[in-house]
Amino acid sequence: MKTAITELFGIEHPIVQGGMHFVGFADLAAAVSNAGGLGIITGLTQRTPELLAKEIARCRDMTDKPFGVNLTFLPAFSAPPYPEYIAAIVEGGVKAVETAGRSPEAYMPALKAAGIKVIHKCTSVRHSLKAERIGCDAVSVDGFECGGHPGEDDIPNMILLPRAAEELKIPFVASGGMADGRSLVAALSLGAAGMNMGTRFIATKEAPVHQNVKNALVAATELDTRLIMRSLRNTERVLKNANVDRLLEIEREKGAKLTIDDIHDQVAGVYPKIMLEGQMDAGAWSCGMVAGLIHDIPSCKELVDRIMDEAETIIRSRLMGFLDGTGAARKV
Ligand code: FMN
Repeated sequence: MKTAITELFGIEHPIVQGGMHFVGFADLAAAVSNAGGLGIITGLTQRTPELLAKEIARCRDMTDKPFGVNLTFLPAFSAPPYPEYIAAIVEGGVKAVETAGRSPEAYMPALKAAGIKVIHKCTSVRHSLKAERIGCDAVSVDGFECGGHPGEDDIPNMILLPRAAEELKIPFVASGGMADGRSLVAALSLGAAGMNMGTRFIATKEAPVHQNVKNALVAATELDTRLIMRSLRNTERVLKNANVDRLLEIEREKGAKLTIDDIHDQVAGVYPKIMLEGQMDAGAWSCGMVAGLIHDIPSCKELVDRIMDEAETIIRSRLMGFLDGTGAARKV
């Protein structure tokens, strides 16, 4: 399948693996890229630019296919040394960067000078248009269903994607709630040129996280995510657990007076405990509603091949069947 996204990134299938804190290590990025998608190393999971340079080198040892790095721009008070992280990306010869969080505008000249393709993750049409204006090559349009930070507009992909298609000139991938061939065909129908998956890629053989995390995703249903930090305007969709219940209780008690310090124990430094040690109640961790569509733990190649096969069958058989009349007999 060729789309604007496969051509932009030089990949075989229009499937991107979104940056994920303490999940997006070289092992997962290389596995996704070897499967024909675009694997992405999560830049800030590496504590220093030097460690990111090593992680990029490790990924290059595992794949000769294109892969990218995610740079999440955090609020200014906790800014990591972004220019040094970008230097590590440029020197590592990486040609794709997924930016997220605040606008990457200040860093666009450095990224573009190095010939890097930039895909910015946005949860609204207005932010997508800004990304286009500042020279991003593509957008990852992240609907309300998504794991992580869905923004504050609460627009699901059924509306957000066609709205993005109405306004954008640059290509975009659909992000949030994507799991299988049905998701890919739906995303293409709604105007996207591919899809980005986060949560689905955690439940794969190569994702370097504790088995408890993968099992939790298989066990979870679409009803099991919660939105936290709404009153801080830093909304995050997470998988419910005992500590998330406690966090929501604190949010209810404090109301509009809530500060990040009140929920420090539930959110600060919990990712290594969950992802690496498998302490599933240690705190809040991002997870999409798509958990309800995750029923197994395949390899990345099995997953990507299955998605592409399923997408082709849906297009050639199911959809064409409706046009040529043979689809009328289908019950589903
Ligand atoms: N997005 C980022 O830009 N930076 C991150 O550090 C980041 N960490 C994430 C950690 C986890 C565990 C998950 C599930 C998502 C994270 N995301 C992050 C968001 C994903 O890149 C992606 O946009 C999102 O998962 C898409 O929704 P889905 O989970 O429904 O596929």
